[in-house]
Amino acid sequence: MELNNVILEKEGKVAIVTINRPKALNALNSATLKDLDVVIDELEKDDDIYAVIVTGSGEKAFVAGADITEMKDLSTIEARKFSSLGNKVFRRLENLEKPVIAAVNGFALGGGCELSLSCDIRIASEKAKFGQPETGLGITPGFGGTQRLARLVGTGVAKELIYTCKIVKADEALRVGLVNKVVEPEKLMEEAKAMATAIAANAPIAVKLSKVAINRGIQCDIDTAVMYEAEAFGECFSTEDQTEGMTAFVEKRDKSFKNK
Ligand code: DAK
Repeated sequence: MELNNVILEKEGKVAIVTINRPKALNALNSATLKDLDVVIDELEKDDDIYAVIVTGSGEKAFVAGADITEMKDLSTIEARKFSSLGNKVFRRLENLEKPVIAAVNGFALGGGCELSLSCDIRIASEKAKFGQPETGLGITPGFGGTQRLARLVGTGVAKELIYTCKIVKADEALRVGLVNKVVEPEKLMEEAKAMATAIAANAPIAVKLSKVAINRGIQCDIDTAVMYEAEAFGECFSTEDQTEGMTAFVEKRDKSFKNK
């Protein structure tokens, strides 16, 4: 697996994915999106990884957006290709059957904010800044910003952010529900790893099925949504981990999940 712009590390049951183009503030060009695609292949295959952290390299940026230098001169056909590559990768990350935490260490603008929105949970450093500057560049958000941001923070706040291009600091992002938690910059990875480890201690299939039920259910009416939940709940009863979790409780002993 040869990667130039993304680093994949594994620490126990947690994988850490670092977008690594610090000279361009980790802006997403096609090569980086392709690297991310390859990394997702690897994460999908690895049954020993139970949780994933996505972060940016360097002090300044999580991801400062799609790469404007690369996008600027795209033809219509090239723009479509770039768009479908980006959307494919972001959807794959959103649908990855493992929980994904964005550890947002700095600027998360445009495609960077959208990358964090494709993750399940966002933890921000006090230095993080979020925004959707696309309309100021003459384009609409293109990696799901109009959709995922509105679903997360509501249409009023999403419209304000997208129409005004305003950049909000971590405390404001927390206030509007864009991030789950804000921590000191030096504690960011520690906190993200602690959360990932806490998640990884639970039954991986139950966590995965919860993710699927939430992601599917949020897009449909409540009657259909609770059917997805019932389906997920039922599926747990065909797993060894359900037997183990409940038996360990009854026997008052520590549980040991096997992802089976
Ligand atoms: N693309 C390319 N290079 C970037 C970049 C970006 N998004 N952001 C920063 N850089 C580069 C800068 O050009 C500079 O490079 P050098 O000049 O050193 O070679 C280097 O990173 C350092 O940046 P600055 O010198 O500008 O650093 P400052 O501290 O002064 O400013 C900043 C930091 C983050 C405020 C500033 O760099 C900035 O405003 N960056 C652009 C942020 C932005 O507008 N991001 C949104 C990009 S648009 C779509 C899919 C996706 C998208 C659209 C459509 N479809 C599927 C249809 C997404 C669009 C976007 O994300």
